Amino acid sequence: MHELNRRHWLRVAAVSAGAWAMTPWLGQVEGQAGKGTEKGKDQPAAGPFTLPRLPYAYDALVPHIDARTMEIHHSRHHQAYVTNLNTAVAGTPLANQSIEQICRTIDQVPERIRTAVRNNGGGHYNHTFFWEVMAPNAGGQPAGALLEAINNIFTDFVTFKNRFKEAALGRFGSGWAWLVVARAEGRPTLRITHTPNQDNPLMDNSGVPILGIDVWEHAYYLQYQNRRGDYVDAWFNTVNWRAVSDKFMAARG
Ligand code: MN3
Repeated sequence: MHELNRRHWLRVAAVSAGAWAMTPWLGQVEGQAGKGTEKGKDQPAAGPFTLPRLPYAYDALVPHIDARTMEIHHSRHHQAYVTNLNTAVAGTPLANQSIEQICRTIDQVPERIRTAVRNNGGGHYNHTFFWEVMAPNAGGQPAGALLEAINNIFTDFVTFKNRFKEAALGRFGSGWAWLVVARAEGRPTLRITHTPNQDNPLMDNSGVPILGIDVWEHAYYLQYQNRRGDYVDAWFNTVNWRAVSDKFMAARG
């Protein structure tokens, strides 16, 4: 029971800004995204993979996603996946492959590094994707061929949203919910899926993702605590349907 109390306290402490400010490594992260920074002991390992620049400001998705969450999520969580991926692939042929290629052939990665590559390579692919499908002043609904496909397959947009939310809520623990372009008898179709941890639909060949939501607690805990459903509802207001449409058109072929 003491352990429970302690864990509760840690969780409460973690959501206060003061606790973050006290962490000794705060401030070492920013500016380290690219290669070629001066190499010190605590610098991330140089490697083929780099943290992409967020295409909008950390506070650009307020009030749907708070700035502190975005900053920690991008500059620490995503950076850590990149750093650990670079460490895992160092000196291997994987260092010359794209992150998509690595995800698609994850079962062929040498066993010695497979778990590290799966978790951190998935983390890098998934978060890069995640930043792309969100934007400020976004939300609403898609148009054109994507809306037509959604209406065809899910009846209408509201039904699609409900089913996507169900997938996001149905993912027990940490993971992702996805909308993917899959093939049924050779023809493109849309499917909703979810994956555990940092897995993604490229890894199990279930389709090409065109929309995805991170449902790890680190994606929403500061603002929404345990209320994942509220986070999903709010997150729909950040969806960059233009970017999703582009991914749809590319994946549909
Ligand atoms: Mn995340």
